[in-house]
Amino acid sequence: MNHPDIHFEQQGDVAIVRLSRPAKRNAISDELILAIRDAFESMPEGVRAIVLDGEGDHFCAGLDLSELKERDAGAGLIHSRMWHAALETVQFGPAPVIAALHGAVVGGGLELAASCHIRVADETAFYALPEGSRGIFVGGGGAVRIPRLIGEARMADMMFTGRVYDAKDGERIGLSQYVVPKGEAFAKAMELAQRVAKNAPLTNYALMHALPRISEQPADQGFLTEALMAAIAQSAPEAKERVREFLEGRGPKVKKA
Ligand code: 1HE
Repeated sequence: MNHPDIHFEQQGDVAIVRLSRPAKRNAISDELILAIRDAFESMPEGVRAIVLDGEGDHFCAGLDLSELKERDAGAGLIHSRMWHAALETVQFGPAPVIAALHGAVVGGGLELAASCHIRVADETAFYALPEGSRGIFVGGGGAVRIPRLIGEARMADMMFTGRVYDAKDGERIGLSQYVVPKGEAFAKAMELAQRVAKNAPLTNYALMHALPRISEQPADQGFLTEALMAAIAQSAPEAKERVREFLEGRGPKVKKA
């Protein structure tokens, strides 16, 4: 991974991808969206979970608006499709992605966060879709992914009125699954990534690739896909070993939260 705006690091089976354009609040230029795609496409073998972070006080200020002014309709279409392709590599890439959010998570930054599997926010995080007030529309898959997190009405309100959610309300409505004190999002994301990395690979595969498809299917098809995925997952030697461990009193018990 070799791009000036992306820092890549590997700690055991967890990879860290950090947007590193803090002077521009990690705004995503064409070059940066392609670098994100390349980073997720060329993950080293053995990476079992990925943490996505942003350098500086803000996770990501969204699309680099300085590149928007030159674009005509045709170029806009291609540009949006380029974002779709890049964020597909995040959502359906080699391993689950845990986003560590802080400061601005806005516009395309929220679209990027929505393509991750788990979002951990610190108390400084805030969410907005300023596209509405800038006379544009989401173009990085947000119209598909964000309503799945918070519902269409809340997303429309964010765009109609410029509503900004803080970290606490963001968790309440489903923009993040966790809120932690200021400065602790990365550490919490790493802790979760290490836990996710220990899952049986087929479990993580099912959660990344089957679950989102099942939830889009009509119920009768979803039940069948679920049954097929369950049958495949439980037939893996690793699943059998984990169940045996529990039955022999060696596996972990579920503890009260
Ligand atoms: C930028 C961008 C950007 C900052 N494109 N240059 N996104 C937005 O509409 C959000 C625009 N940004 C902001 O509202 C604020 O910058 C923040 C709340 C994120 C941060 O505020 P602050 O006070 O910390 O920083 P700043 O002084 O506003 O910005 C620092 C520099 O970053 C400054 O450049 P400089 O050369 O004057 O130092 C800003 O111009 C620059 N900067 N954000 C370009 N977004 C797939 S379609 C997705 C569509 C969208 O994402 S639209 C939403 C775009």
